[in-house]
Amino acid sequence: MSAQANIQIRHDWTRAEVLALFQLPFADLMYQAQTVHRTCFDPNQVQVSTLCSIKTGACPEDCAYCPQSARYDTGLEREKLMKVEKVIEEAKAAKASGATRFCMGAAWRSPKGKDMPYVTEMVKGVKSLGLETCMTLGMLNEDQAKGLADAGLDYYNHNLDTSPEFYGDIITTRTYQDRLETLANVRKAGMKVCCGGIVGMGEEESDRAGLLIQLANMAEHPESVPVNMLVKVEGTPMANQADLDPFDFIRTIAVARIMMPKSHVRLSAGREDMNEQMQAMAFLAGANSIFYGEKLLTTPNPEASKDRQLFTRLGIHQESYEIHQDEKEQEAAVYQALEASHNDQFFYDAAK
Ligand code: SAM
Ligand code: DTB
Ligand code: SF4
Repeated sequence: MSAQANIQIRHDWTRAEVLALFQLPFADLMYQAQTVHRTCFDPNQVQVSTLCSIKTGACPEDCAYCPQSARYDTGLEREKLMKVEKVIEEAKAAKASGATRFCMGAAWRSPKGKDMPYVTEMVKGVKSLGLETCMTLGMLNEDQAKGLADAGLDYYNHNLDTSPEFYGDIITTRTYQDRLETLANVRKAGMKVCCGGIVGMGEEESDRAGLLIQLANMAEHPESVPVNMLVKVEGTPMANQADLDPFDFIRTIAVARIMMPKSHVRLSAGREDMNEQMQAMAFLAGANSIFYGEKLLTTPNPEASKDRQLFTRLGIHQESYEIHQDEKEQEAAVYQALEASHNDQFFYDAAK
């Protein structure tokens, strides 16, 4: 296969190819990921999103990693749906501290009919502040997805979490197929998709490959791909999970970058347990988005001032809302770079 074919926006990744990427020598994998990253993005620019838990705890689902499941005693206090005014206050504060996207999360299996008017008001209010909007509310049917899209919601986050094979070890109350259907409803309604997963849950490398294959072989790549490192929360079945080798985490970011060249890959949950060097390595591997602000949904995240310092030390600037590179321009740039390179040794050949 030619080098040119290897860097196309592909939707036909095979397991053998992806495993071969994971098994590359680290330096070769990083080089390949950086080559793709620099072709599609400014490598010194990172998008920042702030999370807000609009409805906390008492979730009926059994996701083994999650502090918000009602099935585990994690000491979390359940909270009712936040008032629209309070959400808008939080969004203003996020904007003032530099975020460009505001992600609202609810510990629901799926929103109920009575919730929809409130969440659509939240979307409208946050959007009117000049922020991009994202929500993660669990499963959506077609009508709910359309309602959110009509309210102006830009992104919907719904993660596949892991490979289809490992999924049943983590969640039993909703199926992989349920998740794929929600994602299809989100696309059909015309919203951008934010979809990724969690690593460090005791999965094998082949599961990390399996997750990325699911994402990259979608008819359209998710615009945003959060790669979460498990936050081990006392009381959940995953509390004592063994640490993931940090290089395996970085490899996952790098392979995601290669497989989904134009997507924003987000260095997501787990940064509290990463030192600055590891985070810098994630950016080198192609991560170009983070969650910004002291709290994720219910667990801590690095202080915003620390992130700002890290950005300054690394010469990273924040992506502004308007300056997403036009998609067509990006694709042209990918092909142009390939024409110029013609260097097969930059890219592995899975057939070898
Ligand atoms: N309830 C909705 C749902 O699950 O679709 C939305 C909120 S849920 C908390 C959003 C995502 O957060 C999950 O799909 C999972 O990927 C991530 N997440 C939750 N707990 C986590 C943890 N302890 N460590 C890392 N990621 C976590
Ligand atoms: C995503 O992939 N990660 C975020 C967001 N989407 C909603 C959530 C991380 C949650 C970590 C555990 C917590 O703070 O409750
Ligand atoms: Fe509920 Fe979402 Fe947590 Fe699963 S991940 S228990 S659905 S809040």
